[in-house]
Amino acid sequence: MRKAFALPTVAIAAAAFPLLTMSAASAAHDGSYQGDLGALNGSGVSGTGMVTLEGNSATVMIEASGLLAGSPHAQHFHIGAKGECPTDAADTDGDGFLSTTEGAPAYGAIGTSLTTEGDTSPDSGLAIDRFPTAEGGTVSYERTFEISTEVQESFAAGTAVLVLHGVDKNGSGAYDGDVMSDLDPSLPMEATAPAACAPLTMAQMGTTPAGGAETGAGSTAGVEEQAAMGVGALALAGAAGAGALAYRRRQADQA
Ligand SMILES: [Cu+2]
Repeated sequence: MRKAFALPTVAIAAAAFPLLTMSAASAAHDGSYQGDLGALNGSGVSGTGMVTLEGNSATVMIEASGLLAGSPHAQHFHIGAKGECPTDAADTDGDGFLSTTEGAPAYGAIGTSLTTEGDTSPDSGLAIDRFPTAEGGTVSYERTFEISTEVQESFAAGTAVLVLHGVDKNGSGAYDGDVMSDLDPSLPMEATAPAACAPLTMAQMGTTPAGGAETGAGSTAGVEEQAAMGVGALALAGAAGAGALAYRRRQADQA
């Protein structure tokens, strides 16, 4: 008798699994991400990056200042590594530049090219005519486009990093100098070296100020309870990845 009951249960679970997996896969990374740009290679660049993900759609907003004025600046999501920004000390070959390659152990490879038009794949990583030009040293970028599954997974894993490239390290007012780029030996290193970097982390649930917390007693506890229930529901829905991980972490915190 037990087997007779068990079999249909398994069959139902198997039939439902693809659907649940699909919804869990999008739920795992949907949301708003943001990060503050930190300067690399002494660029003095600062700013912010904001990304809203829904399924395979990404809306990206970048505000940055302190860039080499009047020059194009390649910008990418880097994915699949530690989700961190390197320090200038990662100049392992000692040429005075933190190169794009030297930063890769921290922020990973190019996952998306944040171009102004057309292709956004890694193939457009150095499509310099389709990246923003920093008029007056500032870049204000907004675009909505589709991102790959790989990039979605990196956001879910917390390893997506925004990187802006191009730094006038010798202060000449142009990309020049004797050191050539690790990415394209026909370009000066200044044209491709990272100028700023921001790990993109999901805006925390329950941190929305005021308004939402209409509670009689213990507003903080109430908000945390809501967040826990939300994440728990994801885990029940067969969630893989970040949702389930966050759920387990929360359980561990409470233990
Ligand atoms: Cu890059």
